[in-house]
Formats: sequence, structure tokens, C-alpha cells
Amino acid sequence: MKIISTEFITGAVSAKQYPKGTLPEFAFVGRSNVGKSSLIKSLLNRKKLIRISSSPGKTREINFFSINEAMMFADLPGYGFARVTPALQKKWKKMIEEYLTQREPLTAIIFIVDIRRKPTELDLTLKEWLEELDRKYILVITKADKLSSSERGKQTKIIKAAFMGKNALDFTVYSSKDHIGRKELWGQLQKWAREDKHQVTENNVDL
Ligand SMILES: Nc1nc2c(ncn2[C@@H]2O[C@H](COP(=O)(O)OP(=O)(O)OP(=O)(O)O)[C@@H](O)[C@H]2O)c(=O)[nH]1
Ligand SMILES: [Mg+2]
Repeated sequence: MKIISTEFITGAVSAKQYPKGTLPEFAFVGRSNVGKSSLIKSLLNRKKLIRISSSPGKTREINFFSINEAMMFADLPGYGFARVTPALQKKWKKMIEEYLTQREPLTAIIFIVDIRRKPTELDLTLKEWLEELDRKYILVITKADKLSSSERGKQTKIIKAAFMGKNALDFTVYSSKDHIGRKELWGQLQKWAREDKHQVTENNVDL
């Protein structure tokens, strides 16, 4: 994918603040600190991006980015961040729930998990929930650079067995540090954006 333009559209804390949805949209969802914002930066090939901070626990709103005016990315706050107050955790949970239940132009969730971790309760709950809501998702197993290739293979098997449910469209093993999997994931995003019959875009997702 040739990135011609990346535009920060808006930050939203509730559905009425969401931008008008006229583009196929992908939402980046996962535990706090798993690497959602880094994944967006890696995909867009930007070291810095407005509203994407380099310190963890910092995504506090849903940030919308338009890519080539052809697709939209939504960067969500993480769930399960231990170091924020229960009240704030509750607020974030509500924000994520509202987005997942109400956002119409959502083509697929980019469901991100850490390659080093065993499937956690919270992640499994999210997967079940996406299935209940009938939301499609692409599993991204990130931080692959943290493991040797043999460990990578072992962990990938375990994670896939836990998360590749009926609503999983695809999966990619990724590293935002080394950009492993970047081309593959772009191919998947373009494919699913193209196949999203709800969204009509005159702009080209196939650059
Ligand atoms: N080595 C390595 N580090 C990564 C990778 N992806 C993210 N990180 C690091 O993990 C930390 C968290 O990354 P973020 O992208 O801020 O995580 P996030 O999921 O957006 O976090 P919240 O917005 O707080 O939920 C940062 O220190 C990143 O540099 C990766 O693929 N490899
Ligand atoms: Mg973030």
C-alpha cells in the first residue's frame, strides 16, 4: 500500500462524536500496551503520528485516521490496564463496548495479542463477544521480534488455536519494530476493504 495521505480526523469518547462513516473502517483493539498504536504507526510508516503517543497507557479516546481518503483506522484505548483507576477502566470499557456495538462502517476489528503471552481471560472474553456481536476480525500476533523463530512457531500455534474462531477472517504474525508482516497485513486490509459491501468508496484501496 502506498501511503499518500494520513489525516487525523478526530478523537471521540462517545458515539455522537464519531466521524461520518463513509469509508471501510478497521478498529485496532487489544489489551493495554499490546502495541495497537505502534502497529498503526508501522503500517503507516510513520515514526510519529499526531495523537499517537510513544508512552503506554496513553490512548484515552478513540482516534480516527483517514488513509489516502480510502479507508479509516480507529485506534482504541486498551482494556485491562492495571495502573489506571477502576473508574477510568470502566469508562474505557464502556467506550470500547459502545464502539463495537454501534459503529456501522466497521469492516473488521484488528484484534491484537502479544506473541509472548498465553491467551488471557480478557482476550478470550473479547473474542466471544465479537462472535456474539457477529463482528469480523483479523488476528494480529504482535511483538514477534521478541521471540526466536522456533518459539514464534510454537506460540503462534497456541494463540491461533485459542483465537481463530468462526468470525476470524485472517491472521498475521507481526512486529512493529522490524515491520515483519507489514506487507501481508496490508494485503488483508485491502482485500477486506474491497469486499466490504456496506461501504462504497470511490477512492482506491489498491494503490
Ligand atoms: N519490541 C517491540 N516492541 C513493541 C512492538 N509493538 C509495540 N511495542 C512497544 O510496546 C509498548 C506499547 O506500545 P503501544 O503501541 O503504545 O501500545 P498500545 O496497545 O497502543 O497501548 P495503549 O494505548 O496504552 O492501550 C511501547 O513501548 C512500544 O514501543 C513490537 O512489535 N516489538
Ligand atoms: Mg495506544
